[in-house]
Amino acid sequence: MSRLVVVSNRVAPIDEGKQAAGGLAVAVLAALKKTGGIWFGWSGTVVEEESQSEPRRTDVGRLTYATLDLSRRDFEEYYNGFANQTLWPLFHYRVGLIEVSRRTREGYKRVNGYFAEKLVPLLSPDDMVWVHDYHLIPFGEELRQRGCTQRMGFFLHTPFPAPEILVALPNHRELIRELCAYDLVGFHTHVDLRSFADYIRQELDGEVEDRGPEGGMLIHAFGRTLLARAFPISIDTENLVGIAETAMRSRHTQRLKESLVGRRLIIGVDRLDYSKGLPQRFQAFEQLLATYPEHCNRVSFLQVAPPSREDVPEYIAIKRELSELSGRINGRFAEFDWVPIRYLNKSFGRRVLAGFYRTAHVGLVTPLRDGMNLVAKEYVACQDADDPGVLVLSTFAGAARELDSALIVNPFDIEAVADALQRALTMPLPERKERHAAMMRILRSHDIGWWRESYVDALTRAPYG
Ligand code: GDG
Repeated sequence: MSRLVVVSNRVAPIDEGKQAAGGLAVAVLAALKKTGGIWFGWSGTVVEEESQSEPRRTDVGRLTYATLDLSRRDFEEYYNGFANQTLWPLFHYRVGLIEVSRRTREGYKRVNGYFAEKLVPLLSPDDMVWVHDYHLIPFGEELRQRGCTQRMGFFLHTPFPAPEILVALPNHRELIRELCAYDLVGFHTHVDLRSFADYIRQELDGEVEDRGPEGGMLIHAFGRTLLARAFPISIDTENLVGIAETAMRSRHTQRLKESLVGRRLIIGVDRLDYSKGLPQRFQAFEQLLATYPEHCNRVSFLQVAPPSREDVPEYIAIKRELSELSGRINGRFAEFDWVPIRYLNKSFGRRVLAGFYRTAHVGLVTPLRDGMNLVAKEYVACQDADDPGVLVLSTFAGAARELDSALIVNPFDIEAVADALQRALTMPLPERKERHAAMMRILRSHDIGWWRESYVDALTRAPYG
C-alpha cells in the first residue's frame, strides 16, 4: 500500500492527546497509522525572521510529523489575509466582507510555494498526497511545478460557492486552475460539487462527465482530467455514543444538570465565526421567549463559543456584537434566579461537551453557510436513544443534506427558528425517537472511517486522465 502524505494548514499538536483532537485530526491520524506516512503543515508558531527554516520532524512509529513555522509577514498575508479575509468569506457567500489585495494573494502563493519546496525532499515516488482546505489550494500545482508526479488529492472543508459568487474574486480562473492540478477534488456535498461543475462549464467551457451520485464527475479542464466527488465528512459515531454515555456521570455534567433545577436546555457550540449565524440565533431565542412566554424561567440557552481568528477585524466585531446582544436579551428577560442565555467564550474538553449535548433537550445549529457542521452530527450521536433531544438545523449547513430528519430551518427567518424551537421543546417522545433513529442510521453507516476510506480509495485509483 502506498504511503500517505497529509498536508494541512495546522498539524494537530502531538502532545494534545486524543481527548483534545477534533474529528478531522482523528480521521487523519487513523489513515496515517494504517498506511504509515507524513503529516506536514504549519506548526502554529509565528516567528519574527523570514520563513526559510527546514521542517521540524518528529517520528512516532511509522508516522512522521513535519512542521514549519511562519514568519509574521507570511502569517499576515497568507493566513489572516488571503485565506481568512478573502477565501473564507467568499466561500461562505459573504462577498461584502472580502478583502481584495495583490499583496495577500502573492503572500498566499509564496507560502504555498515555500511549503511545497520543503515537502519535495520528503516525498517518495509512490506516495499519495492528500491536501486539506482552502489555505492550500495552490499546493498541488506548486508540487507539480517542482517535478512531482505523485497522485494528489485535495479536500475542501468549506462550501464551494456558486460561480456567480466565485467570479467576485479577481483571478478566480487562476485559483481554479490550481485546483485542477489535483487528481481528485473532494467536497462535502453534491451542492458544492454542482457549483464546481457549473463553474467549469460556464466560465471555462470545460467538459464535465457525470458518473452518477456515488461516482462523482470527471472534469476536463486546463488540459487535465480529474475526478470531483462529494465525500460528506462525519464523526466517530460509535466512539462518541460511548463517550456520551459515560460523560453523564462526570462532574461537569452533574453540575450543569443541578444548575438547571429542572429547566430545559437548548445548546449551541460553535467557533466564534460570523458564518455560524450566532446573532440571528440569539434573536431567535429572544423571539421564542417573547412569543411563547411560558418558556420564561423554564428554558435556558447555553452557547459555547470559543474565540477564533482574533486578529481579523470581522471576528473582533462579531465578538463585540454577541456580548452586547446577549447582555441586552438577558437584561430584558432575566429573573433574579434565572439567566436566559449562558454565553461562554471558552472551550471544553470533548467528554465534557458530550455530556452537555446529552443533557440538552435541543441542539441549535443555525449557520448561515457551513461546509458540513460536525456539531450537528455530534449532538445527535450523543443523545439517549430512549429519550433523545431534537436537532434544529440550518438548511445552509452541509449536514442538512444527510440529517433531513432534523427540524430544518432558514437561519435568516428568526420567527421561523423561534417556531421550530417551540416545536422542538414540545415534541412528543415517539416523534423524537423516530427522528433520532433515522439520523443515527445515517451516522452509523457514514461515519468518519467511511469518509476516510472512501476518499483514500478514490485517490488510490488516480490518475483519472
Ligand atoms: C470546518 C468547516 C466542517 C467546538 N467547540 C469546542 C469543540 N468544538 C469542536 C466541535 C466540532 C469542531 O470543533 C467544529 O467543527 P464544525 O464542523 O462544527 O465547524 P468548523 O470549525 O467551522 O469546521 C465545517 C469542518 O471543518 C470539517 O470539515 O464541518 O463546515 O467550517 O468537532 O465539537 N471541541 C472541544 N471543545 C470546544 O469548546 N473539545
